[in-house]
Amino acid sequence: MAALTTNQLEAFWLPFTPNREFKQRPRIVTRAEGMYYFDKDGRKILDASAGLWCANAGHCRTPIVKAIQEAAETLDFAPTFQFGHPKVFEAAAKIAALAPQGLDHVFFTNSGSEATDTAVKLAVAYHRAKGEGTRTRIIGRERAYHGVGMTGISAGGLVANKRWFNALAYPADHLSATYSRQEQHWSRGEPAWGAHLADELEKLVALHDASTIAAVIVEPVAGSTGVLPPPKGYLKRLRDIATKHGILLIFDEVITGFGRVGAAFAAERFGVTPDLLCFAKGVTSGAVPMGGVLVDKRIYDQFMNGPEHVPDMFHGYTYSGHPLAAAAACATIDLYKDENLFGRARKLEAHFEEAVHTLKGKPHVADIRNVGLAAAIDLDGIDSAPGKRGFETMKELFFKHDMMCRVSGDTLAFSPPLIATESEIDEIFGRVGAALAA
Ligand code: PXG
Repeated sequence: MAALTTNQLEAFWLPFTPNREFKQRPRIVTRAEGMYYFDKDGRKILDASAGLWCANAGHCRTPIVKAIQEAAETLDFAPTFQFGHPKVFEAAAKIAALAPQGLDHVFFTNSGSEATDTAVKLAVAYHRAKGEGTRTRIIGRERAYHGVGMTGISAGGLVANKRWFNALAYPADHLSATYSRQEQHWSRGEPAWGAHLADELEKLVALHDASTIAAVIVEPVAGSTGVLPPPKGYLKRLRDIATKHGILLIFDEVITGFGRVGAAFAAERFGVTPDLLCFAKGVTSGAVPMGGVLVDKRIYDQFMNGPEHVPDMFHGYTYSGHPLAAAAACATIDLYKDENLFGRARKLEAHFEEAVHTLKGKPHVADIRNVGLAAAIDLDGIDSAPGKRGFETMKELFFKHDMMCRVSGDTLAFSPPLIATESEIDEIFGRVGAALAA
């Protein structure tokens, strides 16, 4: 493969990337297989992040590739407004079958951002359809990432994503983040401290009145911000308070869905069922863009009372349930089942946990957290340049230790494909140790 020209490099504005730095020494991969990326020179790069938390089945898996090829040849596109095609129904049924009871219906989108936007719109519309049209406010949480749509930005809690766009914000308020280094230092799995933070929802109800609140949205495990597992009992408490006040509970499982926490969904792992559940990424193992919202039966049914010739929901995307994505989803879910990848992740969790915590005491390591096959390492920042140590470590890992991982500020995040072996897991954290020593 020829090297990229300067023109080509300049033409693409990379998202969430310092572009000038990137274009001086691009990090470009050209091929992927299983646990590895390869660059144009054949350098083999261990994927410690499943791409962007999505390739849960590993890369370029044959059954998924074949399904996409076949779909592309048979039915390139078919509308899902007023028409349909078999695979989209099949995919919806497979996804609903994986979900907790009650979450029986699937509204498809093309991304996680569209999924959270859709969930919020469905929540607001549901209340209105029930005659509670004043319920429009969304409660999110500090440090949350719900994608980059305006409701996701508004409910989200990452200041860098919010500050430039604040004038466009959708009405939202926020719970506190569930992380306290003092109380949770070096915790493994769900921290013991912090369930009481769910009670802040009661305070926000007292402040705004329940009649103005449509939904509370949380990531069961906050991902992007650096893997914050829920404190023991926290999600259950949030569920109870939301139910008490008629507020819908939305789980954003864009990262936690499809095996990342050793179950189909975090809802199953933690035994708490939301009213709406957002998914994306792992639904196709990242092979074709797809997202969606699992919807509780009573919410769906609320919209099934209007005239039969009028759409029951004025929302949707041209590519909702695109044939290639639907085919990829079906094949991916079959593969997860055939190889018991969710069970495999659950079994690997103990080994993964041990491996990441061996880095305690290494240079610059300030804290470590993990749940399922997700972990984060907080590094001590450099006072004058927050994020620089994390960024430099990510580059060191890529160029010198042949490994891709995620960085957010001074936090490194790890979420390998669920097909990882124990020795590949050891390899991941061995390489991190070596990079930190450098
Ligand atoms: N919700 C959650 C919980 C996410 O993690 C989105 C929504 C938005 O999904 P889309 O498909 O619109 O990007 C996400 C996306 C990272 C990282 O490394 C995380 C995401 C995306 C890119 C990088 O932390 N999460």
